[in-house]
Amino acid sequence: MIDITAIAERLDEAARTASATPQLEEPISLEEAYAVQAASLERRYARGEKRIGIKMGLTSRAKMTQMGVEEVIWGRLTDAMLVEDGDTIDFPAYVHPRVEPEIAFLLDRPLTGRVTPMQALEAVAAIAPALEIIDSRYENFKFSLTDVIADNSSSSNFVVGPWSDPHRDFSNLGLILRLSGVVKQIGSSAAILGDPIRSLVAAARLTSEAGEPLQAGDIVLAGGATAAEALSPGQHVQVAIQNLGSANFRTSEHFEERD
Ligand code: 0L1
Ligand code: MG
Repeated sequence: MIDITAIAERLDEAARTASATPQLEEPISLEEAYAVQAASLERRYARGEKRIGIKMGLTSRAKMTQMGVEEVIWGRLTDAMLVEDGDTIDFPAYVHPRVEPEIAFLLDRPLTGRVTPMQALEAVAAIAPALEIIDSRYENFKFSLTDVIADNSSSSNFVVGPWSDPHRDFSNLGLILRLSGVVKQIGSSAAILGDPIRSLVAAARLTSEAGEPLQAGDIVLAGGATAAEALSPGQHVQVAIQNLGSANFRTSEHFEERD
């Protein structure tokens, strides 16, 4: 029997104090991994954070192949994880942060169980360009699939750009990720499961299976559209997405040496 509470505390503390923790000693099941994630989020809620949505992960073929999996994963987002568009993040508050370009959905009605892409779209009030800052709490980014799920799917912070009317074709929008003006990634929203709406369909199914279905007002991050880029102090980070505009943030200049 694994100690879900103890692992949740360990991962939550690693995130809270930005200190890396070794990969879990014992393999755990998918069910146990999501139970650890839920327990670690309970600790955040107890500190006053509010759940405001979810993130989808491993939604690109490249990431699935990298992890040797066929199923997407998900994690919870809280209000404390949301960084205002254009704000500066405190670099020492992370273990080894990376950024990836995403699309965000804002829901205006609940979305439960197995839905069609059309039904998923009907629940979307707006879409926006977004950036996810992922920060695995495991030393040297070494983890298994269940380790990463337990670690809230590496979720750390996210930035959402201007919201737009979702009644447009967003299945194949060109996008560019720039770090301090230098183009680092070029891609398309189609890299997110072939069409980002499929990620929302999967989100509805997975969260319902977990007994925590999507609600009106939820933000859903659809998943990385390109490989993630490592962050450094003193950077300006921008994603620009065709027809949707851009989302931006800066990393602080300050850097602390870690063991
Ligand atoms: O957002 C994601 O695709 C989850 C990433 C999990 C693995 C990682 O931290 O790179
Ligand atoms: Mg992501």
